[in-house]
Amino acid sequence: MQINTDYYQIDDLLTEEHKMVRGAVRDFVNQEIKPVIDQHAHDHTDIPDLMKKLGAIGALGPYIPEKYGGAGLDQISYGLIMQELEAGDSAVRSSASVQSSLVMFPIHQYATEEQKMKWLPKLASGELIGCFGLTEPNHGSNPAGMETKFVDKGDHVVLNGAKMWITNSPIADIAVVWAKDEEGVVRGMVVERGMEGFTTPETHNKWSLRASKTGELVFENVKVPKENLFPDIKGLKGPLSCLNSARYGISWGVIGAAIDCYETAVKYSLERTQFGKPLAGFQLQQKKLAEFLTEITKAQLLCWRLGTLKNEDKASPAQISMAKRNNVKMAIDIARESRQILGGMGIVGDYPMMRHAANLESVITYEGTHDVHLLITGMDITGINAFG
Ligand code: TGC
Ligand code: FAD
Repeated sequence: MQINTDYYQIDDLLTEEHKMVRGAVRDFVNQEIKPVIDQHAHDHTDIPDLMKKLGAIGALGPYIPEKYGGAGLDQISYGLIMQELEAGDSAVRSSASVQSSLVMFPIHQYATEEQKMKWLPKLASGELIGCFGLTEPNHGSNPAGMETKFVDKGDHVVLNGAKMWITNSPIADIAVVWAKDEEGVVRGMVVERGMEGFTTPETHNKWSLRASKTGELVFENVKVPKENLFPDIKGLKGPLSCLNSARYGISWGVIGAAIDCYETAVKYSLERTQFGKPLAGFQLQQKKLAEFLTEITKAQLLCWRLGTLKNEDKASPAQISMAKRNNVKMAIDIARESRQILGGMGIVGDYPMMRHAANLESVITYEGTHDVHLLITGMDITGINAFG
C-alpha cells in the first residue's frame, strides 16, 4: 500500500537529480539496511563494511567536489541522503554525517591542498573511517572549556587530553581533533591511528545507536607532525562551523525516522481490528495520525527552505539550530506516540518504533542538546547570552 508522505507536494520543488539520488539511497536502505538492522541493534554490532557500502553509493561527502572524491551534489541532495539513511537507522545516518560533515567538511574547508588529496578521496570511498573529537568528559555543551592541549615542539606538537562520546572512534582510522595551544587558542588537527600514545576505548552498555560504535579518544603525549595541523583556522568557530553542516543533515535525517514510524503506524492501524473495526477508524487514533503527518510536513518545509538557503550560503547557525531542535523533537514524539498505536506489538523489534525512539534519545542530545538550541534561538531573538 502506498502511503502519501509528500502531503504538500514538495517533490515538485525537487530536481530530477534530487529524486534520483533519493531513490538510489532508498533502494540501498531497503536492500542492505532494513533486513538486518534489528539484529545488529539487538546484538550491538556494526553492519559489515557499512562505510565502504556508503562510499559506493556516494553518501560520504556528497557535497564535496568530485576532484576530492565527493559527488559534487548540492545541499538538498545531502539532506535527502540523510533522510533516507535515517529511515533505515540513526546509526547509519550518524556514520555518514560524521564522515561527511565532521571529518570531510573541515578537511575540505581548512586543510592544505596536500592534506585534502591525502585524506578526502579515501574518506569518500569509505576506505578510511574518520571521527570528530570535540566533546570532553568535563565539557560537553560548553566546548570552550576544553582541556585537551598541545605544545609546539618544532616539527611536531605533543598532544595530551581526552575526548568522550565520539561516534565511530573505536573503528576510526583518523580523528579530527580540536585542542588548545599554549595560548589557549583552539586549533584543529588530524590524529592517525597507530600514533604512539593514542587510544580509542569503546563506550559499552549503550541503549541507543546500538548499530554503531561510540568511544573515547585518549591522547598521552601523542606526537602529531605539524603537517597534520590545519594551518589557518583558529578559535571555536572551526569546530562550530562543522556542527552547522552536521546539524543541518540531522534536521533532514530525523524526518526519515519519523516517516518510517508514521508509515508503520498507518499500515498497522488499518490492518488491526478491535471492537469490530480497524484501529484507524477510531477518532483518537486518527488524531495521532493526522498530527504526525502535519508535523512531518512542517519539518519537510523547514528543511527544504533551509536547504535552499544553504545552497546560497545564506543559512545562519541560528536558523539551523531551530530546524535541528524542532525536527528532532518532532521525530522523537512521533516515535513514542506511534509505538502506542501498535499496543504490545510496538515494543518488539519486528517494528521499528522502539529502536528509532531509543536512537533519537541520542540525537536530541548530540550536536547540541534540545536546551542548547533553544538558548541559541533565544540569544538570536534577544541578543542576550543566557548560557552562562
Ligand atoms: P561563542 O562565544 O558564541 O562563539 C565562539 C566563536 O564561534 C563562532 N560561532 C560559530 N561559528 C560557526 N558556526 C556556529 N554555529 C557558531 N557559533 C558560534 C562565534 O562567532 C565566535 O567566533 P569569533 O570569531 O568571535 O571567535 O561561543 P560559546 O563558547 O559561547 O558557545 C556557544 C554555544 C553554546 C552555542 C556552543 O558552544 C555550542 O553549540 N555548544 C554545543 C556543543 C555541541 O553541539 N557539541 C557537539 C559535539 S559533536 C557531536 O555531537 C557529534 S554527534 C554526531 C553524530 O553521531 O551524528
Ligand atoms: P551536558 O553539557 O553536561 O548537559 C547536560 C544537561 O544540561 C543537558 O540537558 C543540557 O541541555 C543541560 N545544559 C547544559 N548547559 C546548559 C545551560 N547553559 N543552560 C541550560 N541547560 C544546560 N561529541 C563529539 O565531539 N563527537 C562525536 O562524534 C559525538 N558523538 C556522540 C554520540 C553519542 C551517542 C552521544 C550521546 C554524544 C555524542 N557526542 C559527540 C557528544 C555530544 O555532543 C554531547 O553529549 C552533547 O553536546 C551534550 O554534552 P554532555 O553530554 O556533556 O551534556
